[in-house]
Amino acid sequence: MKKTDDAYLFPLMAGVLSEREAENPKHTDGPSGGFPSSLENPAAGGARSSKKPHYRAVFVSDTHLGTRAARADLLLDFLKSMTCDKLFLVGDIIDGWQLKNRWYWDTDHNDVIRRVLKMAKHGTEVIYIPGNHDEGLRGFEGHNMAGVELAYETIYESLSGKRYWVLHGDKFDGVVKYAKWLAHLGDHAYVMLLRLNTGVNWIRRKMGYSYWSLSSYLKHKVKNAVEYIGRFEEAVAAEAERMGVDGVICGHIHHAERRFFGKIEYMNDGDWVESCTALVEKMDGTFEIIYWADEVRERELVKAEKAAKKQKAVKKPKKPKGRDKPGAPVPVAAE
Ligand SMILES: [Mn+2]
Repeated sequence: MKKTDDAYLFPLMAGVLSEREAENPKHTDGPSGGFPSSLENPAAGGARSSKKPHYRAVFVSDTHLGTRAARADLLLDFLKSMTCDKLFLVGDIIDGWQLKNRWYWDTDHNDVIRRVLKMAKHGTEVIYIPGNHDEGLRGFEGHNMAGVELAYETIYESLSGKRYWVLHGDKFDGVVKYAKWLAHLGDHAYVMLLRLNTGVNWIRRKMGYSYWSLSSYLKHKVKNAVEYIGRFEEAVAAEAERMGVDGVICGHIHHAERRFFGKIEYMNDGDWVESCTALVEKMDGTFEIIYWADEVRERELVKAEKAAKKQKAVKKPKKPKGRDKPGAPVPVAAE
């Protein structure tokens, strides 16, 4: 096992501890913590009492827990809204770089970790692929922490039998920067560049410097973000093709997307700092990007409309009732 900052483990440990606390009924959000009892066996899902959607797989990345920018409230809401066979945490889940600066951790951040651990406990296979912001967890590949399996990268097989390479994506930062040169440099330099960003930041962390994001630097350097995103997507898809897989699922650039590059299906699950998106594979094998902020907005609108309708419906029958009945006290209108 590689040596790592113990501090990285703090949020996970905090989650484990509060998960134990949650055994106490007053902390749970339902008889079985909000989980249908049939969750362990999704095949018997017909008996599921809740209307929650059940997915074959859910991919979430770039939540940046530990920073004020993380939309932990929306993420928690999303995690509670569904159940799934497999949950992939595709990197930058806990922002370890923030530990050195201003660490931010509130109950929502804690509840997200607790929720994930609860899902793992109730039969969801949880796979955590660290990114560049939680790279302190890199080196623990193959280990299992409180039911969460740590992996460097993995291959996911969809219902249709397609093989998808699942990775965070930061190792392409160098490739994106030197895209034009790469044609002349050959394979060896290419592999070196893949490792460059990770290496540079490993040294920076050891020396106590803050994280230097090559990707955000490039977003400013490259003419526009669209061009940067396009280059990243192309580089990842090209590598996927070289690997002989059918597609790739990643995060890192905070830009949710589903598109084809030739035969390679490129999918990015986005982020939970701005766009609040997740990638899901439904039980019928189709993939979809969920825009959770939009869903919540819609839900609130419907709720408000229903409440308004209810108010109208309650008001109407009351008035004639009092007047029609002789001798009944005339209702006094409240002011
Ligand atoms: Mn990243």
